[in-house]
Amino acid sequence: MRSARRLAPGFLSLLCALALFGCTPRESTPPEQPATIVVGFSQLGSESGWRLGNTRSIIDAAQNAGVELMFENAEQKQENQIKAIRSFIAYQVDVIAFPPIVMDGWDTVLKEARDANIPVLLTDRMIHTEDSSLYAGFIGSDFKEEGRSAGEFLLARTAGYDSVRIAEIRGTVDSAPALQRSEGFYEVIDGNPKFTIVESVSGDFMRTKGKECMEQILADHRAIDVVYSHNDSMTYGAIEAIEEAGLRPGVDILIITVDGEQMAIDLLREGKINCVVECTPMIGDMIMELAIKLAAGESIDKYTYSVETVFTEYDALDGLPDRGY
Ligand code: GZL
Repeated sequence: MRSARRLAPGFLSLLCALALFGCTPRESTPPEQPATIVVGFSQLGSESGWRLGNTRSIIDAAQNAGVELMFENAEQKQENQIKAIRSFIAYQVDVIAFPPIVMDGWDTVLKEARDANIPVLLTDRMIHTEDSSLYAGFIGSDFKEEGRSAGEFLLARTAGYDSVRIAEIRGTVDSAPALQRSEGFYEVIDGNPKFTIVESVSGDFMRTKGKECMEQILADHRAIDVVYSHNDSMTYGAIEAIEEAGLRPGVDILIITVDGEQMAIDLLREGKINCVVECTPMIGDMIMELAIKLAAGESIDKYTYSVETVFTEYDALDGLPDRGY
């Protein structure tokens, strides 16, 4: 599926360097056989059960679609994602796809991809840029809507409360899900005098840091009514800290979490979580469908959003299918 690409001068020198030191662009496919599409994917890390499910979904989808996947794990570092994208450019993949770990700092490397005529598909997380031509499309969740769903559950669940003291455990600083899950949540509760955010700290979407955050929150504040945690992994850590403090999660302190991992649904059934806002990681098939279109030179929708739901303590949870992550 490779058409001759116009390589910017900078790329020619980079390719020469690569040829001298090893990595050389892929061979063109003989015309008599259909070319295999090559997708370069830079996964941001392995920080949560959600991320592991997302990785499985992408790898399985590539295999099922007959797509050759160049998969790199950036281990939570933006510089590693940028390095991976540059190696995909040098290899002249057909499509680059990746979840940007943070929203800023992508224009330079995405301009290099555009100069190499390689379409970029943003997955899971969005970026800040003045130039939307730097990416062909986005596929993922509406994080602001997830935040609104969390706020709307809180409104209903605390209707009988005179005052509600909230602790927020946010995701990775400057990441789209952290910024937008806060934005949507605050949109719902702002202006209502009974709600007070007594603490808002980042647990970086990790279980260990979620527990540390909760320990500090309990040490600093006499009483907390609700924890709004931006992902299930941090919620598991927060629940550990709450129970170690002799309190009952879901009863003494209401718990609202995002992702929808199987373990979170199990804790919802046990009454230790009150609301699970779904954020599906299972977007691998859609990613491959869009990548194949891009490789064929077709245009795609600029934004494709997952359809998601909310699970609460009021729902009948017995018949739910396994979450798969
Ligand atoms: C959301 C995704 C977030 C999850 C976390 O789409 O980017 O990153 O909510 C994961 O579990 O770490």
